[in-house]
Amino acid sequence: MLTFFSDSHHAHAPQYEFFRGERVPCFETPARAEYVKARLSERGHVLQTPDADSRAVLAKVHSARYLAFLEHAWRDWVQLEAGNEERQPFPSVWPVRTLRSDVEPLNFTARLGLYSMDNGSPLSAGTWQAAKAGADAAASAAALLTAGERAVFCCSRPPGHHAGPDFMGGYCFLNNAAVAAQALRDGGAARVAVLDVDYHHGNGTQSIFYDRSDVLFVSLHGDPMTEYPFYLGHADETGTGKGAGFNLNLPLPAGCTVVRWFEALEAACLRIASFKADALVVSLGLDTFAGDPISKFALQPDDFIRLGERLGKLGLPTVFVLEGGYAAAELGTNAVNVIEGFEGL
Ligand code: SP5
Ligand code: ZN
Repeated sequence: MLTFFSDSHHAHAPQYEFFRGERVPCFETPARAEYVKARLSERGHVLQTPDADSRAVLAKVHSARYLAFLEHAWRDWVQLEAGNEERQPFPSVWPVRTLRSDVEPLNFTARLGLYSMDNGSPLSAGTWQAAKAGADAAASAAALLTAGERAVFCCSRPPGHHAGPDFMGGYCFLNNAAVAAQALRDGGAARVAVLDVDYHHGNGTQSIFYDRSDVLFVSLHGDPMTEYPFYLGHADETGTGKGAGFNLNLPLPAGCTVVRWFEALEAACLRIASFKADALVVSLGLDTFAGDPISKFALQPDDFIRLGERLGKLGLPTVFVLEGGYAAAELGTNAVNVIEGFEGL
């Protein structure tokens, strides 16, 4: 399968994140994309550098003030105080209920909190550059589909599906799946389905398209009652306004069986088929793998072949976008299993 890959992903390399109040090494590392790249090459898949500029599409899925903040966040952080190049910024205050989010404060940490859903999405010097390259890959993939290509895989990081209209979160900064879906719409696809199979609910993608009937969002994920992102992803979230009926969440209990996961996948695929989509975007999180260090589903490497086969049977032009998956050394095999299952190899 044709794949977009950019070395720019290395520019996003924060050193640590918070877990239970302690600094721990980041789970979302540059090695992840390198393992996938290596396995793709080994299996003869073609890697190309993204050639589309996603800027215009980004402006349709994220707010202008969020994009402006993110693009200059590192510069602003470094200007704040000598030595900040060696430090990572984290938010410490958020505009929760009753507080105002319409006014952007001048204070850097206050702005960081305004544009963050958690303190788990560390920024580094090249975060914008890496995230923008991922969005460019999504736009490039959509352009190829518009030109008649059957399927394209975006091997990019950081991931995107937790990033909402105007916030980052869950290691995500720019919503690559939303960029792909919007770019497919702009290229003439009347209906686009987004299927999110990451362990974590794709709250950002859901929110971006929640009031729209032209983009169906379907997600299977760990039940937000116990699993991140906690505050979205329930079954009763079905869309609003024109988007009513065009959002389907299939939460599953942490620790559920592979059999149950594939039953939910079947329900997801049936909904996508009834929607009569012209194109499909798959938010391909591989943190459903049994060996994932932060997730609690039990898929085995062969199960990813079966996932790819089922997606291939939908018969739709498809963009795959890499999301989560933190068992880095196994990520290449699991990703390539999905795309080769899809291709029937
Ligand atoms: C794209 C994606 O998969 N983002 C996931 C963000 C999850 N953030 C919360 C991480 C919590 C880590 N919990 C570690 C539990 C280890 N036992
Ligand atoms: Zn995830």
